[in-house]
This record gives sequence, structure tokens and C-alpha cells, in this order.
Amino acid sequence: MKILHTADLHLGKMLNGYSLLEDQEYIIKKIEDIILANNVDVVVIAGDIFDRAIASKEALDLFGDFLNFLNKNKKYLISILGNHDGDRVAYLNHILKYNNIHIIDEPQKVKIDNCIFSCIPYRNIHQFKDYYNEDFKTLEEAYKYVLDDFGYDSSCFNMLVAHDYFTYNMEKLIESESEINYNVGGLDYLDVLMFKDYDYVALGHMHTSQKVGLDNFRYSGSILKYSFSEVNSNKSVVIVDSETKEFNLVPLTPKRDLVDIKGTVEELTNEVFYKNYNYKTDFFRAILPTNEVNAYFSLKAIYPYLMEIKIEEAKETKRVLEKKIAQEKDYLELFSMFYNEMENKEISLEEKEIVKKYLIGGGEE
Ligand SMILES: [Mn+2]
Repeated sequence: MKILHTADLHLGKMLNGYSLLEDQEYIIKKIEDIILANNVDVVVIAGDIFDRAIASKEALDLFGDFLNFLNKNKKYLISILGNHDGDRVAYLNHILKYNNIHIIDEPQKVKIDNCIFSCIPYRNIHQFKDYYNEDFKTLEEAYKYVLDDFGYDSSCFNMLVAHDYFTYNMEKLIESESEINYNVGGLDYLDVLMFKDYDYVALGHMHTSQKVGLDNFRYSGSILKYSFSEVNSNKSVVIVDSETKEFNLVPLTPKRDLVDIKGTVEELTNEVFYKNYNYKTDFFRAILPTNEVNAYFSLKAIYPYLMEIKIEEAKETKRVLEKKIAQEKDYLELFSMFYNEMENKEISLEEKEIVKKYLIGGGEE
């Protein structure tokens, strides 16, 4: 069987106030072409179908059209929920699965012919604890429990599908601004080697296409560039052949690219410079050496989809400022700020005690 691995669709995503819906529609059509041209049997989406827990009508319609396409062409879908997907996305799963559409919100295996898809949708450690009623100490312990529970049939082609931050031997991954790395100080460190028995590991969450240690353990990457930290990361989907156990990357070319341009306003508004770009249609970030009066309006006149202006000197100032803040606050206070930013609420006293005990080691034992 031919299996297409993609992830991080983030349908409905806005970037700097611009809707990317038509770009997403365009790229989904490209993926449909790839599915047909390569005789793909199964599409795997390794989480983050939508950008928000409550997806917009337009985003839902776009996904609905894709499901119709798959159904019409008799393709299978194996899709797990990522950290961005609300659990209501799976609400029709019990009906859809009879049409070979699997939208998976709890750990489970799906067998299609000789292929077993072991799926672990995104969960934090508390959700794993509640679901299995087990007192897992680490996230890795929870994942290992699920793998044991799944078991393993070596007579089949085994694909593992998961959505989280996995590393190999503590090596750092290529990250981008649009992912949230909620692993603090290695607390929830997940090593892909726990999946070593699998023939292919289809991961989602990191937006840059990359292998994790082993060639067949991969993040497919997002379908579009979703932040300016991804300007140099070209997008693709992976096509895996379950017979030969080989795979290849098929590039995705966007309707409108995300591009960095660097120079003074005078340089960037010079025709000799901008005629080399799709300046009327692409999304741009202008990186200026210093702030200039009216930079926004001058640049916007040439580049209608200018999204951001970055001043190089400001970066340094921000770093110095952050360092100053860090020096003045203790770890607990810094963690509380981080928690507040991630969870959008104040840390409770009980949680503070836990942080003190495990992260800082300040507990009185
Ligand atoms: Mn994610």
C-alpha cells in the first residue's frame, strides 16, 4: 500500500492578521493531485488538522471537502488529534469510520490490509493519567504504557502515528515560532527510540520536515510556512510504500510564499531589487538595519502583502531586556510568568509547590 504522511494542516490559521484560507485551499488541492498521481491508498494526518479548538465554518468546510474527495476516490484517512484540535473534531468518528475515515481522539490501532496504524493522539500527562487511571510519573512512561497496551504484530507493516515533541538522544529539533515547546527543562523528554520496533513513525507537531535520529522516524512538517521562522523550510509530504518499506518526499509549492527581504527602505523599494521577487503576491517580512520614518507605508506601496517589519537593532535590545528581567526574578517567578503565558491563567499555589519541589528542588523533605 501507498501511504501519504502529512501533519500540521492548521486549517483556519491567521498569520499577522491575514487569513491563509485560500492558500490552504490551494495546497490541499495540490495534495489531492499528489494522492491521485501516486496512487496513494491511505492518507495519514499526524495531528493539528485545525488551528483552533473551535474551528471556523470555513476551515470545517475545507476539511469536509477533503473528506469528500477521499470518500469519492475510495481512499482511507487515518487522522489523529493534535494539541491544536478540539476533541469535538472527532464527534462523527463512529459513523465516518464505516466510510474508511478515521478521526482518532483516543489511543487505538487501525488495521488496513497488511498495515497496522498505531495511533496516539496528543495528550498531556494529566490526560494520560485520567484516561488510563494510572499514576504515570513522566510522559515517556505514559507513551510506553500505550505501546505495551497496543502490542506488536511483526507479520504486518507497522506505522506509529503521534503528535508531540520527540527527540533522539537529546538532540535538539529544528523548531519554529508557531509550535509551543511546553517541555520545560527536559521534564517531558520523549525519546523516539521507544518506537524502534516500528517500520515507519509518522510524527506531527514540528513544522519543519525532518527525520528524528533514524531516517524512517519523521516529522512531515506543516503544509505551509506558518511563521517567519520557517522561511527557509521547504514543505513536502512523505509517501511511504508498505511493501518495500521505502519512502520519498514530494515537495509542496505554495500559492503565495513567505519571504524575508533585508536592507534599507531605499534598497528594498528599488526596482532593481524587488523585480526579482513576486512582490505583488507573496507575503513579506522586511528586515531593516534601523527603524526609519514611514518605512511601513513606503514598503507597503511596493509589497501589498507586507506582514512584518523587523528592526535588527531591536532584537538586541529585547534580548538585553529579557536578560535583565531574568536576573531580577527568581526561578519560581520566571516559571510562573512562563505558565501564565502558556496556559493563559495564573499558576495556583498547589502547582507552585509542585514546581518548587521538582523543578527547583526547594521542597523541604
Ligand atoms: Mn501541534
